[in-house]
Amino acid sequence: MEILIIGAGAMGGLFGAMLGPFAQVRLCTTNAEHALAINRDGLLLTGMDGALRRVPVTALTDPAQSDRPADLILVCTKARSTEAAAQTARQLLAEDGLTLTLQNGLGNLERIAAVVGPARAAAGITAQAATLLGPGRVRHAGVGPTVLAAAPGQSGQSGQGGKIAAVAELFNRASVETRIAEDGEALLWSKLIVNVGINALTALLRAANGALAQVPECERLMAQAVAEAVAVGQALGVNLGPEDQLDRVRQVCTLTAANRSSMLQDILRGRPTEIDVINGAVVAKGREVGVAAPVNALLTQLIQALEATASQRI
Ligand code: KPL
Repeated sequence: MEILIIGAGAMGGLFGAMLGPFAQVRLCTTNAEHALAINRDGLLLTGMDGALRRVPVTALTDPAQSDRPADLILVCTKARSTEAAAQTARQLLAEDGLTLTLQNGLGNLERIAAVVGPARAAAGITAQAATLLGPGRVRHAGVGPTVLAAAPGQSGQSGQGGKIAAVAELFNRASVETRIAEDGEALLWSKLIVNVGINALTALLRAANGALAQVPECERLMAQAVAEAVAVGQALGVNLGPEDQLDRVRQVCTLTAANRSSMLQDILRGRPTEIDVINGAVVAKGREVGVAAPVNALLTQLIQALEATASQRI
């Protein structure tokens, strides 16, 4: 299978390194130094066991450098780059190919589907964790399930189910434990709720994920943010199932206790965060259905203020 990964950060790099021995993998990145190191030395992956593996893959800094279409495009960029990634996917995706978003937040799937066509867009979430160590170097920081689903309304259409099954089969062969879910919208909301509970709070508190489940003062705030997101999701008719959502978020905190959330990493690097598509999206969707989300609104404003004062930190 010809795979193109757009966004070669920690997650794109991890998927590139894991899939590399099982498919033809190319990574598309705007980071020239990273691309140079990958093309020279391959991706250097430090596995969960500490062993170092070199995986020969190719990196492109410009989609125009591509000489062949991709059967599968994985979008692993930040949400602010989704539009650009979708345009690249439109250029480089095979006619019968599939674009799979593994991004955080709401709205990515819709934006990709609008550009490549709904029949060629699918949803994914992953609990794998990775850290970018430097140009061409990635560390596998945590193992967890990956779940794929057809875009809403597409499961029985255009052979999308068969393509998703083939992708899941390849991922499993490459030791990326993967299953398929029926409801793409519910899948994306399940991940959104985790990010709503964890990302902004860890970024504000400068704490690893585990602190939120261990410290009652933190857990109370997490519970309020999660409860609002659940209320908004339910008002929109998202089928969140019988599982207690706060318990699920607590479990993720425990399983990824030592992790720095992606939003904390963005704040520490002085980069813009994905707050608008996470807690900000809960507020915006809540407004559409008349459900107030004041805790998420406050978290959104606090993160926006943190971003805006990055150069004034004491
Ligand atoms: O997706 C994540 C993120 O950091 O963006 C979690 C699941 C919270 C892991 O850190």
